Amino acid sequence: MQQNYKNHRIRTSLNPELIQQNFIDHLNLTIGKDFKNASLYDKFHALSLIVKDKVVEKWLETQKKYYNNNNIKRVYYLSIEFLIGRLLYNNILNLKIDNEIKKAMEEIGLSLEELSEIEPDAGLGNGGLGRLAACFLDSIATLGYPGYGYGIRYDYGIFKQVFENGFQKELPDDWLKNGYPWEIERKDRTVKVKFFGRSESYKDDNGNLRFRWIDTYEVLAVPYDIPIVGYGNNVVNTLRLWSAKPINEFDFDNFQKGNYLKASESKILSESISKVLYPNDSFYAGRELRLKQEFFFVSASLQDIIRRYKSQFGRNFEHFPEKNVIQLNDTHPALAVPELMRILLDEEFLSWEKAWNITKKTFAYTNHTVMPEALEKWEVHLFEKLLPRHLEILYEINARFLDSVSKKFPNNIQKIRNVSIFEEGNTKQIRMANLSIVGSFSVNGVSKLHTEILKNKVFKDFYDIWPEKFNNKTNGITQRRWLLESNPELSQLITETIGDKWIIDLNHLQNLERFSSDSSFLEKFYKVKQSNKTKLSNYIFKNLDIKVDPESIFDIQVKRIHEYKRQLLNAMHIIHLYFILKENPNHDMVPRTFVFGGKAAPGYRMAKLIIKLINSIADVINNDKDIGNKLKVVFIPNYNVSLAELIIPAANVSEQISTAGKEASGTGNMKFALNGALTIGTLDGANIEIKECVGEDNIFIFGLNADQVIRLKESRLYNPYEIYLKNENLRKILDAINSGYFNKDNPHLFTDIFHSLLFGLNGSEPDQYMHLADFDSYKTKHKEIDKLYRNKIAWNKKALLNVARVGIFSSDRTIKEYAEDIWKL
Ligand code: B0W
Repeated sequence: MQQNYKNHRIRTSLNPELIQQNFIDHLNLTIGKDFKNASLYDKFHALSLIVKDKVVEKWLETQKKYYNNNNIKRVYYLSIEFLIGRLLYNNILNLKIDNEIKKAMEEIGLSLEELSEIEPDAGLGNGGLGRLAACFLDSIATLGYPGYGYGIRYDYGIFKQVFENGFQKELPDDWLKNGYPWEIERKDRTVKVKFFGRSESYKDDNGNLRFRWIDTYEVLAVPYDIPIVGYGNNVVNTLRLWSAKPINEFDFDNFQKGNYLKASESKILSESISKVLYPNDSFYAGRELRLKQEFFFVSASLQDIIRRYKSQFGRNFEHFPEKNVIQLNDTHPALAVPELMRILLDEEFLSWEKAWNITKKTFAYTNHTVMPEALEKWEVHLFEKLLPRHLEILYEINARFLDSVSKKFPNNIQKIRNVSIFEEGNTKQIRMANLSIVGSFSVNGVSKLHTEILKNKVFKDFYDIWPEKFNNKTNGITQRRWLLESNPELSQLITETIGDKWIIDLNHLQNLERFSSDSSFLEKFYKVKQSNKTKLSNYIFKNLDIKVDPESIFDIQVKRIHEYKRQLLNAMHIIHLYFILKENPNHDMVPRTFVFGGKAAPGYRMAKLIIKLINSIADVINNDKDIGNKLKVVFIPNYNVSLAELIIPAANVSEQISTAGKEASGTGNMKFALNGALTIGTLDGANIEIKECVGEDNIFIFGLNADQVIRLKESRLYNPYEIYLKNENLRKILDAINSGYFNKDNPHLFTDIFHSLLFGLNGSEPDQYMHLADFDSYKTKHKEIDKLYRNKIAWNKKALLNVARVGIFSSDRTIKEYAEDIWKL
């Protein structure tokens, strides 16, 4: 045993010579390469294994502590997406071993930066919802809470985006192809997940009516664990991702009979479950495979949670909700409600009342969007085929619930209809949001405005029934990734100036306010921004062959492409500036570089057309000799977590311009402000709270607010065509889009954009997202930006005040609120 510990000490030593020795050992003995023949990926792999050695030791310690403490309560975060990005440098920073590793690598001629950048970006998510889950895991570990993430180990994450002639093309993201150093396969924790079959009733030995789910088709769920390293606190939590495998790799019966293809059919069927992430951000497609994915990871996770509970506390489930809380990240894991019921009823033989009492005390639900097209509703037919027993349970849950509602609100048929888990109609459907609310003790929105909209509109009927269930938890971001890791120069300047407490308590940034009139500090602050802009410029030149000037204003919109996020409004403004410059090349303006990044769902036609439009505009403007360097437009392909870390620190202006009432929170808005960009934005989502914190002089707010949007729509007085006729600027912009000005080869390409703005497309109202209503006020704010940027001191002072005042948007704050108000850890 002694020997073991000695080896541990050697393998986890921070002595540079031992780090180098361990590096060579891993490269030679684990990966099987000598230094000379090793690829950069091999070297990254070897270094990751060194870091993993240090992580695993703390991991075992942490899990042992949790297991040996009968007083703790565990939190489980169930999410169909975790957008964790790269881990090597993140883990090194959280272990606080960056200096030692850097030095050891440098001495053998390797750059930590270069090694880090070869790591595949784990893109197991679409956008904000998945990234939020990753930030939360970082904060849960850093705050030392016993937390677990549960999700799916997709073979293919979010697709790789490339542009072909300005059109988005999707390529598969084969992120596991070279092996992934951070995961540990836990074959011994494999569970079976059932599908299909039927429900059968029987009498047990005591004469009670019981049910069982039989004649099922089973799939194996194999867990892969990824360590989640807390910052500087020796805590390592677990993200457990499930991979689907067939029960029998190969069907020998069929093979013997000569049915070669059929012999591997079950393998194909099973493995397809965890094959690929659905790439539809905020859009519900209603596919059977997606329903399988949802049940697959929920069932496997619940079995695992219950196994862990039983091994520590035995079979008495009454204490289950005191020891466990399960947070549902949107409705994607909502099947956990009927699945926990099924396990408690059919496998643990609890009574309905006891099972339901435990279930509703265990779950808490977070809603992330009010966009109607994102609401999950499963067709009863499809559901019944796949999960017959769960459908029975849902009917029973619903009957009892509606019964209680009709007692509280007699003769209110409309309310009953609205809150029912089932939606009647031509095709009967299951409303997953209603199920989530009925099955949870807490329902939260992700910003103040969003929560108010949930309470007063979207879930009003539920709020009348259970006002106490509803609460707000404004989103946050982890400063470890979004400042410490992504912006090393600003981090260093901050730490030199006010110390490093901000890394675990972001409110310490307030101490920077004292320097907001210190011109020598502001100069350093400005230089950091310039350096980050230069880095981004170099990337753009190297990868896209476009020269952008770091002296120009970097005006950036990066996020998923959605009509409600209004990349189109940004594009319209760019066209406007372009026409001003065309008319008068000497027009006095600070040079601007507009940067875009973001993927469109592969089936979202309008979003893809907007990408093509922006690329076409970029082509025309960047190659127009009249314009010179005053205007540049760059669409950086394949926006992901790693690119966000490069792009966000380089921004002067952050575009957060969704139609008010549509963006539940946004988290990019927080990342930009933390890195010293000024926001131009609507009164939507968390922008409102950012404005309250930084002060209205330090943000550019424009456009209609959420109430005004609704009132204008309800009045039916909104007539974009009339605005178009009256407003010469808008007329020129939209006519240019419509006439092929930006696409001479195919002049009709963008007419659908024109039509959707002025007349509506396929029965939708004209300009659903109010681009024309907000255009003038948007344009005016951009003029103010131009004016302010000329005053270097004034600009940098405001930018610094943004950094100093956004400490509240740390996910540490968000997680503390969840832990205190909801999880009661
Ligand atoms: C993402 C994916 C899917 C799906 O694949 O079906 C459905 C809905 C979403 C989604 N994403 N819903 N809301 C979001 C974003 O969540 C973040 C984190 O709370 C918010 O900041 C964004 O405002 C919201 O759009």
